[in-house]
Amino acid sequence: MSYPPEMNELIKRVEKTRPARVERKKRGEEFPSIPLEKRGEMLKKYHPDFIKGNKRPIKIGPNKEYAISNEVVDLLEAKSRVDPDKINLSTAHFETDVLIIGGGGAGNAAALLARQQGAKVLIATKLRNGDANTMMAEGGIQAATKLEKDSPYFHYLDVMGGGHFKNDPELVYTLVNKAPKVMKWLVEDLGGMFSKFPDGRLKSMHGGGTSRKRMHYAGDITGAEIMRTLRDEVQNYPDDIKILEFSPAVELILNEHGQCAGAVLYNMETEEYYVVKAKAVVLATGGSGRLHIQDYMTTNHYGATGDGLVLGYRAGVKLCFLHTVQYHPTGAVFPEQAEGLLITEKFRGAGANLVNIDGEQFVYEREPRDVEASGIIRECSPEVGKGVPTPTGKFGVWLDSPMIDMLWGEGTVAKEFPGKVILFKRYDIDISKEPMLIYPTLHYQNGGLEINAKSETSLPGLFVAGEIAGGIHGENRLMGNSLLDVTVFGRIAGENAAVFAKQKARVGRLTLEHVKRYHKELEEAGIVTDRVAPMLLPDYSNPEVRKKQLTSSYLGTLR
Ligand code: MEZ
Repeated sequence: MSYPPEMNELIKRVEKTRPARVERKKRGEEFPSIPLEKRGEMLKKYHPDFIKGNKRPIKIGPNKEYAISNEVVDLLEAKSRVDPDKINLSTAHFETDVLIIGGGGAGNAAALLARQQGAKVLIATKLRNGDANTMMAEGGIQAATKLEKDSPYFHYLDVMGGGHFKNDPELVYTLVNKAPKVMKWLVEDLGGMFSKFPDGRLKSMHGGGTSRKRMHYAGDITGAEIMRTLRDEVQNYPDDIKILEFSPAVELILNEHGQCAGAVLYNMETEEYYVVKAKAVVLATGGSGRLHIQDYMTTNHYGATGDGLVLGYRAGVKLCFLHTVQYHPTGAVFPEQAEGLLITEKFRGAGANLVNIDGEQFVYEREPRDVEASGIIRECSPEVGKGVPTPTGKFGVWLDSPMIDMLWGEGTVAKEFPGKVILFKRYDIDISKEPMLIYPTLHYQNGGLEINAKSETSLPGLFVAGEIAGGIHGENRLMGNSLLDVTVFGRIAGENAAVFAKQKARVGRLTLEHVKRYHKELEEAGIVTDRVAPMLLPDYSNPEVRKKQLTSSYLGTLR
């Protein structure tokens, strides 16, 4: 399949304006950025977070009255998958020093650092180790490694600006200051294969909202390379780090001293429940794109169903920043088999314009993500009416990737974007010659469970890292700070969990009393429901759910 004739006709309009746009770029002339004082207005009018009726206040738990997406509230106002009276906590199926729930970047980084502290570690993961949003990330990881032009100071200001200055300053301080060391760990100590200049220096470029070129990358498969690096290292220590796959956690277990002391796991193959007893727990379950908030398609991996939010909240940990959700500006919207899949921001970092049905640029291509996504939604709105229709009745705008070869030389697209070249080649589309049709796609859970800079939560013995944590990115994350955050806070969580296991964990009777209390709260709030949570997997057997993402019928296109 290539573009159908009617879309090829429209592409001619893009081709017509392309040479002039490339010339402008070469002269260093950029499309004007949306003035700061106008951004709020734009977000309020077009960003999905501001659509009325799509949020409601939670009726129970530590954040009672906090209004967040209906899809997340549905999860929080649901019963446990287990009857707490029927789980036998007196015999543990597994015992470990540190239990890590989640097999993504944060979980694997945590495992390595916990082991370094002498802890025995068990990673329990819902799918296979590495099936995570880390694996799906493409464009890069930010770190101020080039100190002649950059410093953690500028990185700090960018992160705060992107997050509307609402971020937790301590968390941002930790993120940006640990970043250069984390890059060195990934590249020099663990052998991560990043894109480099012939003299060995790391390549870097701009992302949306960055004031310096500090985005390091491995082609357009940076997340996959970071995940490979961490997972390979974990596999070097089979005696110290055990891995249980297809075993998601369905509840945290506390002990009589009020410490987190393990979890109930569900074996997806045998459908049995396992009790794991641990001296400390790291929750690193990732994001929630598969909730398809507001019916949006998503870039997220199949298991991203917000499980950790449910587990932590039931155990009394507060939520923060969940009132904002990140829609990545550029998700594939054609062909339909690729719907929702991430088209990395690195294309825009390399100079590709976003253009409408008439081939006109309508937004500066490196705005912070919420502003950029709003610009695209506005262009496709009935009010402006400049979106490009797809054969399935959706709308998108063009991401003009052929500009990149014209700007940087023939072969640049093939070299810098091998993942996307291969994906589109399957549909007979050559993205070095033809643009891609894109629309915003649900990408990132900006908020999550409250932590401090040690990755500690209000529940002693429970540490949280990665996308499930809130506060680092405020109300909007900038590109490349997620791969950084999973590594920085994964390491911190693993290290501190191991120290807790050694120094603070107390022996005591295990309990699921908090789950019983939660059920009682549900009842007292008059919530009568059959819903159970965590969801574990999206139910694409339900046609209502399936229509939210066509890729769900074409699992072969998912990594
Ligand atoms: O940080 C991200 O979300 C990221 C690297 C995405 C991308 O556009 O490639």
